[in-house]
Amino acid sequence: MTTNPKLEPYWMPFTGNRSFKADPLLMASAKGMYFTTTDGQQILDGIAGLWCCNAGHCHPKIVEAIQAQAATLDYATAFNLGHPGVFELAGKLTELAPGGLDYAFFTNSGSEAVDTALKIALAYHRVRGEGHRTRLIGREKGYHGVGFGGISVGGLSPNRKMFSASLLPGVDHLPHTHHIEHNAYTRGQPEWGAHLADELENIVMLHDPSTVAAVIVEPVAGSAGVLVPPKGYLKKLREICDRHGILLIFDEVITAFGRTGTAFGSVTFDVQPDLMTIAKGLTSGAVPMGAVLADKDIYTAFMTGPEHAIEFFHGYTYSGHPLAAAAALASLDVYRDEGLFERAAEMAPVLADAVHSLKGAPHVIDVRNIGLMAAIELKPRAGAPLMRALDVFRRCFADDVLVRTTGDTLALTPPLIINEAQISQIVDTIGAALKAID
Ligand code: PXG
Repeated sequence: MTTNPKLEPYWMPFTGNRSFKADPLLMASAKGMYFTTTDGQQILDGIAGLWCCNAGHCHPKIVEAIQAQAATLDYATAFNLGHPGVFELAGKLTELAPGGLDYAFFTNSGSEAVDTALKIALAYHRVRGEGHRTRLIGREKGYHGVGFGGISVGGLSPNRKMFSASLLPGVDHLPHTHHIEHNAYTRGQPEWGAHLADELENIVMLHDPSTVAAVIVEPVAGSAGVLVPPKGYLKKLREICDRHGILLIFDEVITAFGRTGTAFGSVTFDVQPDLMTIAKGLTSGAVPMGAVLADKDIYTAFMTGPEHAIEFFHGYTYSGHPLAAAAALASLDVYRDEGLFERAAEMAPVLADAVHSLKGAPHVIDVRNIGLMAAIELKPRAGAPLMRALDVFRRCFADDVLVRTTGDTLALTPPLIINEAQISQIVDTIGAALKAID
């Protein structure tokens, strides 16, 4: 295998470095629903970059805000200093957020938001004199980024196995909700599976409720391949957490900002978390930024002791960076002014009809969807897992459509500006690819 020496020094994340460098795919520019490659090929973006460019690429209002901010205030430390944009952003975000999520702590990624939320949960119990609550509960197949906290509560074994001896202690996992033998080809939320939440009660009782700090789940598991929560499942988790004084963290890095057809997954599913992690669509992917939205009671619990003292020993050099704050403020304006969350809800049935038309296509064993996210699960090729989905990915790319693969599942998470013709193009291209491969 030959490698291009110019590509060699870059150690690429979550990528087969050698095969990529032998046959690279490089994007040169992007606009709206499309990328253009360095070879001049126009690619329809079926995955909003990586579940993040919700307003479409290079939206002029977001670009303008970033350019203006870069020329005005490049940086101000977030420690004992600030700048107006980040306060304005915290105000707008907490206004948009449901219930009592009245405080925003800024990070630079979803992974940092997750680790921050876990630390807030542990510290919250400690400041209230319940420092014995140290256990964290995640879920099998969960993805919560790549920090040590995130991979510990996460439930994707490839992300954990190389570091298995160094994961956080005291973590347990709920069973996953991926059961196509019961729920195959469900549109929206499956009827079957709410009882899987009851396992939380068993886990909590095993360890004793007084040892458990928090439960963290994605309202819809994204990276695992769009696992939509069974009807009633999230409400049960909420009830069990309430009964035992356990915090419920929703990792909404993917589900926030219109992806499920409303501003947040917690709004769509009508379940209120105590802490919420967000990133990705927060800036429409244009500048790295994440955040933890925290319930007022949690923030208030920290506000004790001498007023000059730091209440929470945590933060990042770039927390609330001016460029990211400007991009986020502009993104929130675009979402509101262009009605993009409503648009996502309007286009959801169109996407649902399109993807479910693939039932019966070669290799397809399940189709799942909610809002503007969908998955098409393929039967793995005998002796060659992952290859079928990768073959579809390659064929779609050759035919000018970008899809995402996770295992042998294809994921679609387009920008919220997608139209009907583009949905048809994506699904027709996948359909043709499925017929062409073995
Ligand atoms: N939580 C969730 C729910 C995510 O989906 C993260 C945390 C971490 O965010 P950062 O910004 O640290 O990457 C994510 C990230 C995929 C894929 O193909 C998804 C993510 C990352 C990489 C690949 O599904 N989501």
